[in-house]
Amino acid sequence: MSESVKTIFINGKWSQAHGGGAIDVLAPSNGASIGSISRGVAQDIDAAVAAARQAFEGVWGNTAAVDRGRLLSRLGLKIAEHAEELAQLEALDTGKAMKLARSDVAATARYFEYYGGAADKLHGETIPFLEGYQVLIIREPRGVAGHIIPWNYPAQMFGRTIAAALAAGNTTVLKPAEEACLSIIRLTELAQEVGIPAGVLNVVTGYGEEAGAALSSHAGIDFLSFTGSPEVGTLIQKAAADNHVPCVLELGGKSPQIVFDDADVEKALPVIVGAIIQNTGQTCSAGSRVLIQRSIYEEFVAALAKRINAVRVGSHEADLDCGPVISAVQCERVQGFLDRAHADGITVIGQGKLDASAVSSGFYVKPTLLGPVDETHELAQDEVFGPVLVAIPFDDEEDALRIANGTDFGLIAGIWSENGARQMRLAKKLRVGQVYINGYGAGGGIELPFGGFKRSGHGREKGFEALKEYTVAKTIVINHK
Ligand code: TXE
Repeated sequence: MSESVKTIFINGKWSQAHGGGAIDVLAPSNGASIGSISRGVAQDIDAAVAAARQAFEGVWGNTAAVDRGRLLSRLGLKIAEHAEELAQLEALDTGKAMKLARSDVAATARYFEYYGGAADKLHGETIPFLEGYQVLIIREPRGVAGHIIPWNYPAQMFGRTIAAALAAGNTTVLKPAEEACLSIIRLTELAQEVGIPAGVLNVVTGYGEEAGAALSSHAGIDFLSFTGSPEVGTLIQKAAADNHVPCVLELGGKSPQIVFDDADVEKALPVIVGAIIQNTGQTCSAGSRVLIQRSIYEEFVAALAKRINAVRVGSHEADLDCGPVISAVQCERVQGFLDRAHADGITVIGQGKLDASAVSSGFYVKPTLLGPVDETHELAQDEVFGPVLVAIPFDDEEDALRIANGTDFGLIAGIWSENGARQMRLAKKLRVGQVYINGYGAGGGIELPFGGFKRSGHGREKGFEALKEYTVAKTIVINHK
């Protein structure tokens, strides 16, 4: 491990952590060390926030929206030029298959393209008021935005959160996840190359309890965007509340796919499997519960098992369907759920047992379909964050809705039915931020507002909604009598 590694980027310069600490980075595919990152601490966060403040009050605040947009669009093009290199880095660091890493990097470039184009289209409003008055509502950036993001989609999260914040005119301090952030370091270099001014984007690598906690409790930030676990989300919101800092929290889910007896089964099956094995189930919007109408339960589950059993697991280089999970800790966490399910007598319908000879090292779990699972069991309630799908039978529409809404989460949902009236009835009653009808889009759709209800968090990322989050309305009242 290199003690002098320089992965902290403040005010346009790379530096090592205050105190010189470093964190070893492991490849999930084989557990080997692939480098190290600086272990940033509170002093680094202080310096990053100060740089972001200066840039907000200076260079970025004085940059016209059209020019901010041009810089972001340029970064999008630059990312596309470096797509293969970035995808390889992302796959190595996270263990995800190359094809997924490639689509993640394409999405990252697209975020900068989308928000680059949107920067000068954030229009204000006028409001009819008293005679002799003109009222203008303008949208102003919040100021210095803090961003704390996880390891499951590092590059995409960088695009999602940084592009939107910068387009809206904020400056940023980013604390990526300690488990995987090599692509973010490279993306930051590219941002520097295209001319994003010093202080506008600052990155402090390090542990959550150190650099992350210092950022979320910092009195110098104006806004906080967090994606991660509900437990840490609670800590973050409390810390931000002490300084009256508003935040967007995106905290994962237990998203249902609801299959009615009139569903197009052949269309549904591959999508349902894809939505749980994508990124080895480590996706906040993974479709981790499949609710199946009792009249087709046995038949549907058998067809699902066939497909789950065909899923191929292997290293990122093998580029199969499912890679390893991110770390030994995550591996044990997933395995713990499966062991407890076994102890509770829940039937494994597809795969489930790790074939030790297939993978000699690395953090692997097999995709697993279990059922029928009682809707109150932890497997049907808690986010496993692994390729574990639970099958739950239901009787009718009302029953399906009750089960679908019956967790503490509310992120996204899928409805599989050919009945248009039912689709709409359910779509309106599901307490989730996104509903897919006869399809499912875990993580997709840069243009589509995304976020949760309940323990899945609040606020919206993606699309134009994110630009609203990263701005505040200011009312200007002109008396022209
Ligand atoms: O998340 P953490 P972890 C869920 C998923 C997973 C579980 C644990 O169920 O199994 O969370 O993953 C930073 N103050 N999701 O432990 O800890 C941390 O450094 C400030 C769902 O990795 O929440 C990282 O940058 N920051 C999810 C980020 O928070 C802190 C994605 C997320 O880490 C901190 C990831 C603290 N005290 C996990 N502690 C999703 N919604 O997609 C940690 N961090």
